[in-house]
Amino acid sequence: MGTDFENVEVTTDLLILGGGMSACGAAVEAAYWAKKNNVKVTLVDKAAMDRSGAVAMGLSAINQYVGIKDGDNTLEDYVRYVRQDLMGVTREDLVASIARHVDSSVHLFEKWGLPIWTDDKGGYVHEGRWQLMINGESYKVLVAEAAKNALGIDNIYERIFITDPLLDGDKIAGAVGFSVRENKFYTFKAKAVIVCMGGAVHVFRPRSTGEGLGRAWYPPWNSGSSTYFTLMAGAEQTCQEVRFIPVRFKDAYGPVGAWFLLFKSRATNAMGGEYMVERRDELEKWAPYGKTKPIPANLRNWLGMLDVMEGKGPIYMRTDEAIQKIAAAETDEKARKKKLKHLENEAWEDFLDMTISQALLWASTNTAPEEKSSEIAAAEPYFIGSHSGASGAWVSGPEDLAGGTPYFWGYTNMSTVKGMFCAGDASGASSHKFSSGSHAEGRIAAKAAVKYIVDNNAQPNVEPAKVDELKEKILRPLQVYEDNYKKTTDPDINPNYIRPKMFMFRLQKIMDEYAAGVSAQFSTNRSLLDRGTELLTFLREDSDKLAAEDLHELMRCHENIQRMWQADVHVRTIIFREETRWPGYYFRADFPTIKDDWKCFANATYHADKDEWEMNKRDILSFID
Ligand code: SFD
Ligand code: AMP
Repeated sequence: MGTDFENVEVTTDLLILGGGMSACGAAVEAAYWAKKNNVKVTLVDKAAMDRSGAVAMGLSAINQYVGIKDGDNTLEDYVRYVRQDLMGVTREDLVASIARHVDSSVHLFEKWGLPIWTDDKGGYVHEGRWQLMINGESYKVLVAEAAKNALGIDNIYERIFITDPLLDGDKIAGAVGFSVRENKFYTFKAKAVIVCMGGAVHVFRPRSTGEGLGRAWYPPWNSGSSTYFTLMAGAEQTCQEVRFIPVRFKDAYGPVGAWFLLFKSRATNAMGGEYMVERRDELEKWAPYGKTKPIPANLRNWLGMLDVMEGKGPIYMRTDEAIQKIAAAETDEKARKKKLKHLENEAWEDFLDMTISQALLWASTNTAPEEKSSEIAAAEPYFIGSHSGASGAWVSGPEDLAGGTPYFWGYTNMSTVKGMFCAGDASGASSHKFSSGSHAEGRIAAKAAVKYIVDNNAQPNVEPAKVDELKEKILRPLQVYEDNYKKTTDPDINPNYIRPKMFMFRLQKIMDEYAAGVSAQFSTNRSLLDRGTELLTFLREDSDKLAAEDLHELMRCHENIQRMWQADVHVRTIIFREETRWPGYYFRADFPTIKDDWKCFANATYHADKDEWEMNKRDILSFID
């Protein structure tokens, strides 16, 4: 493989890290403001933008559409919905900031060619109150196309894996990374950076291990790069305890939203009982949340988990019942048959648009959804602040909503590090933005970042010695392998190094058993968490011994280092918050109730110079009744 790397240096004004939904939004908006202000914009993605990030396979719905101009809902309605779903812990200013711009992102998608389902009257077909049905197999391709056209291909670097930030004092100064195809080490120098590198998966042991390794709900290629990058830059983090556990069709992770909302399906246990009905009294313990509809996602999970813990599994999505019920509403037999066929098509398309493997699993297990129910189950935990989780960096709100409060420090979506902006999964406490809201948030961040550049138009200083130090550290796994692989007959077994896959298994085992993973029934306590922290410390020591045979494995090494840091901040924040606020995501057995004095944000900052953590409570400010 060789460890000689060519140095490539790119100097730009605005650097967008990532090429997913929020990065594509940032690209389109930045291109517009850049032209007006003579600003150079550069985008870097670890993969190919056409199919990178969570939307790679496509999606079957746009989950955030507020419909403000259509008169469907108000901004306040959306903020209340998110606040309730996150058990009271949300940045209302950020949620409102995204909600007031999201519809225009959706209209752009439609203009760019995304087929959104329409009804007989030409209106959008809603999956639920906020969700629109789409034919979304090519969703990412066309969103990426618009971004690429806006920026110009010369300003886009694909297949470059970003690792660490570059800083000039308290300001961001760029980023470093390496090509995953050729021996090239990249230094990007910039006046402002927008972090859009998604969330994290495979931090916890997945339900599918050897037999289906890599199969998870969240895309295996998002590895906590946003959290790692912003942590290393010294940015304050928020809601890093708020993981997301989606309930999904078991083993292939097909989505449930269309079934629950569009097809109005029930979920029942092995005895035929409906946990959402039979366990309604449990919701009293978590009041006032769960008192109004929709019941928060974590509480819906929790009621199902209680059934499973009592031995009442499996839990079934009653697809057969739901389809037959809708078809039965047709008056004559011909219409009923036609409707049935139509519903069957919709059911399969829901999976083929975004989780193809679920359709394959149905086919390979002879499952006809109109005839047979399918198992659903709570997945392993993921970090996806744009969905029903909330993890990410603590960012400034917009001036008109947050000005004069501690939520505003100059530029919308700027983190606590000057010039470093975050969007999508990278920015925290603004859940339920999904694909469309992430795109809108990217646009918001880009406009603010260009303004920041206009106001702070000097190129920050980058110390060459720092770049050399990072280069040595980042490429070290190649050297470790080179120096040692001949010392044993099997390159997998060697006392001098650890390969990234084994390192990942070790991390996942720690998180699964100590930090409330699947095998611990999503439950933990202080003693378990302390032991987990101790084991993570040993893991961190061994990360110096990671070995990479080639560039692909080098990327795997860094993905797993990022996962380890994501795990670390998660465990520390769970320890800090001494209550259970999101049962169904995780349960603190030593603090089993929700507490008023924890109705606040739990924030964490890593001080790299001292190798120390700082934990803070931050107030929740409410802007809406
Ligand atoms: O319903 C580096 N989401 C859904 N949203 C919807 O609107 N509708 C749906 O139908 C959705 N469904 C869904 C969803 C997510 C997933 C995983 C599934 C199903 C299976 C949520 C959205 O997808 C999500 O909110 C957005 O995609 C978030 O956008 P963003 O930009 O925060 O993340 P990204 O799109 O994953 O992009 C990340 C980018 O970063 C790159 N990257 N680049 C350089 N260096 C590194 N080290 C990097 N690490 C990552 C990636 O390549 C990518 O370009 S439903 O089932 O829930
Ligand atoms: P999912 O397919 O589970 O990601 O859901 C898609 C959208 O529907 C998201 O906005 C979810 O929060 C929402 N959703 C899913 N199931 C339900 C439910 N039972 N009640 C209310 N909202 C739901």
